[in-house]
Amino acid sequence: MKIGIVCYPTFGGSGVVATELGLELSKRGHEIHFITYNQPVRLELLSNNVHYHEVNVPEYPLFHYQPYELALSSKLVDMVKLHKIEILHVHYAIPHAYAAYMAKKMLQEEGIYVPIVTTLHGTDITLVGSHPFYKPAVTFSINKSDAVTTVSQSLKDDTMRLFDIKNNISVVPNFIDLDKYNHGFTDCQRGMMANDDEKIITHISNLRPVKRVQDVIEVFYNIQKEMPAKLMLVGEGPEREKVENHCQRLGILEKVIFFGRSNEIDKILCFSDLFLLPSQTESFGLAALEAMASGVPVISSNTGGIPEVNIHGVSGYLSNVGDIEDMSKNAIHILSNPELLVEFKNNARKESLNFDLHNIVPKYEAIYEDTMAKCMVL
Ligand code: GMT
Repeated sequence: MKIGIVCYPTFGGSGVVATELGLELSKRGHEIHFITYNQPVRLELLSNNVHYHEVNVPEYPLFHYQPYELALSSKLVDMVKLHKIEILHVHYAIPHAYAAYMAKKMLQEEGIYVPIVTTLHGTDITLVGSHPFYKPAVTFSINKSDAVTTVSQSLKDDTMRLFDIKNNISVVPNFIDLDKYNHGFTDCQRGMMANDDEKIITHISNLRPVKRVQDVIEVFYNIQKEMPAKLMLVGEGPEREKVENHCQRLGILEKVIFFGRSNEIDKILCFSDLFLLPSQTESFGLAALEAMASGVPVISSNTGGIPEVNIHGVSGYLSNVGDIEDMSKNAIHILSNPELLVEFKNNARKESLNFDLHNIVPKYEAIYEDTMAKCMVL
């Protein structure tokens, strides 16, 4: 199939999922066209089967806001025609599903039919999409998609609760390339990061308020009171400065390593003992899955789709949002018992196998085939 993929090219989970999906589909013989405003961060290798088309939005003094969705829908029209793209898969509803619908309508005028698959990822539904300013357009574009998927059952439930949805929604969980995280824990160069007796705690996110990074700091503060420990903070975002100030106030700044945006997530997770994800809301928690695939147990909140990934008492522990005391207690419990830590590490890796990309990507292929067949009949 010739598949157009629209996503955010940044470090967010939806862009990562879209990129990894495109790359795997290309290995399975499909021709993939990424259409977005920057080359996706994990898209290092373009090939015969993987193409990238940049959406440019020329600046004009009249525009207070640059009309990105207009430029995107025009680019989609051009690329579908030029490369004979057969299906568009858009990740994150805003504004991608809306722009894709506009492109589809324009193409229809020329007798070209291209179906749209929309994958909802989380904040496009729970935080931003349900805001009254966006809700009518988001509802419309979900209902006008030829197929809709969510990355967890919890996100499907939220979508049905928050919007007036007429479509069927399929749940296709996020996935992971387990080979990438199968480093065998031998070549981790852990010694470069911490002393042998220090536990390494990790948090990876885009440091937005929804991630509750201040809770990460508080939990780490409690851990390091009980045992030698270091905190690895990976990612950039609006909370960064506040987080640094918080660490300084608590007197733990020298125990916290800020990695910024990193493409070496697998290496960082390789030497981690515990992963913290105390988010306010999280449709899936791809970062937690990446940690688990590296054999790192997860201490998280029990919100949204996280319980579908992190299994309480098996791959880690779940607590109510904001319950720093409970998270600290659970973290210290796992970290202070070496045998238990090994057991949780093994369990985490085992649970991650449920999300093996080789099992999940065919679900998307089946959705594309069904959608194209359904649309051909219409
Ligand atoms: O909001 C973010 O954290 C970024 C966002 C995205 O669109 O990149 O992440 C969402 O999609 C990820 C991939 O499906 C999920 O793993 C995250 O849980 C989800 N984030 C939230 O729901 C807050």
